[in-house]
Amino acid sequence: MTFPHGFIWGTATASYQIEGATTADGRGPSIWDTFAAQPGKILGDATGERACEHFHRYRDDIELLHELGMPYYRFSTAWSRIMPDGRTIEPRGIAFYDRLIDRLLERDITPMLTLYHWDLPQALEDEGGWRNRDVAAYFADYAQTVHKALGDRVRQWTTINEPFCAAFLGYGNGQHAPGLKDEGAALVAAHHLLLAHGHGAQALRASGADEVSIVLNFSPVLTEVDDEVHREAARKFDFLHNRFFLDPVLGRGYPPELLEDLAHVGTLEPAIEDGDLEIIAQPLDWLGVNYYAPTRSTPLADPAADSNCPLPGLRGMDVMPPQGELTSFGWEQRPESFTDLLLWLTEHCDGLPLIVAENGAAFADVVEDGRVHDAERVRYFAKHIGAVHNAVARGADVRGYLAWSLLDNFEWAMGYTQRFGLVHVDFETQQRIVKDSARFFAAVVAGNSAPERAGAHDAVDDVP
Ligand code: GBH
Repeated sequence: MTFPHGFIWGTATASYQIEGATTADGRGPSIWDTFAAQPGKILGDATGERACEHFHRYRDDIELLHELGMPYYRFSTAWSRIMPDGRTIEPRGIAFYDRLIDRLLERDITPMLTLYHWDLPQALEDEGGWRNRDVAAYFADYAQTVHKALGDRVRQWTTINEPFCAAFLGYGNGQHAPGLKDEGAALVAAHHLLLAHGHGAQALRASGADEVSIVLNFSPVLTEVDDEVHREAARKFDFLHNRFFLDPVLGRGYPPELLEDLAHVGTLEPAIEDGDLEIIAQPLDWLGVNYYAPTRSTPLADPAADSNCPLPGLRGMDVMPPQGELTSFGWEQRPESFTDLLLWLTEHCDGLPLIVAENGAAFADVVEDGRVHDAERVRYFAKHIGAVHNAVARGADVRGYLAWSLLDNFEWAMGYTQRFGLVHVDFETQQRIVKDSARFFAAVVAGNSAPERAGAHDAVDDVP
């Protein structure tokens, strides 16, 4: 059950979810500061003002990574720390990431840097945010600035994390910042996010970046009944979830069927200028794959009826309740879908190597005598790492696996109610407790091998 030699193991985080210190050292407001400050947007009206106070506690957090023997660490830089107004450099903002990276390297941890994990400078949102084409060019300047400052120590670069969420949840259904509910605008935002990826990737290359990637979220689609209407419903979901961003990045443009599916909410065509699709299709070194759960789709009896699924273009479609074991978020646990996804991507992406950039699960953890025995999360990781191993054994080109997340953190619209960490955080005292799942994962990493019997981890006595 061992993984290939040199397999990349680590954990992942994102700036707004862990840093706090939202006004320190000249940081400007981001759309998430603005959104979270509006009552009713985030569960419990939580904000990222403190989060995990990682900005002040990064040395302790790196110590945890070191103790757990984590070779890689994926984090994101906050654009509004580095450029508070989206354009003007704030050296004190860069200095934080200097300190962070230097400390990681001192502790033998390889940094992997994501430039955009959803925290757009508010100043740019005031100019239309991702609806404004110019923001793609500003992103390229930001990418170049960050690479100039940190590129001597960071080899692996990601432009954007999950443009799907930034566009569809941010501008389409209003669940995420900036909170717009305009599906037409979401489509335009999606195109500009991809354009930003393309310009950003070009800027990174020009500046000498070693490895350039994008991280996309995927959700394999399952259907109960094998007939034409069900297959067609599944196809629509699949194109939206799994092809909208991937196909243009691979140089295939937007699938024409997808544009047809979306025609009733808006049209992308006016946003697509000559040459855009070439810019978006930059050569990449690997694709970051985020997988959490599958989607179960079904057609509605009335094909003209509006979908219950809060995503654009799904008229006449419905999502079915998840089945089997769920996480506390209500997401279905289905490791087979993960294997299928990695095999499908290997085939679909023509030899582009894959790195699992996020996988993990939220559960309601309990602190007992200063420990967190999160047996359900141990099982989730055991099964899903086993699923990656199965995929590799069957020919999937997976080069690494990063667990989401190092710390319990600000879980976007859910505030602090969903805990994804390998390390528990008490948000009152900021005390960290290493969970059983962290020790389990540390053993997987140390052995470069999947657990022999995935699922056989009800008892965690075997956890070091
Ligand atoms: C990741 O997003 C994020 O990168 C990370 O910051 C976050 O903490 C983590 O997951 C856990 O949530 O779109 O309404 O059809 C995962 C995003 C969530 C996107 C589920 C697709 C499906 C529901 N995925 N979502 S919907």
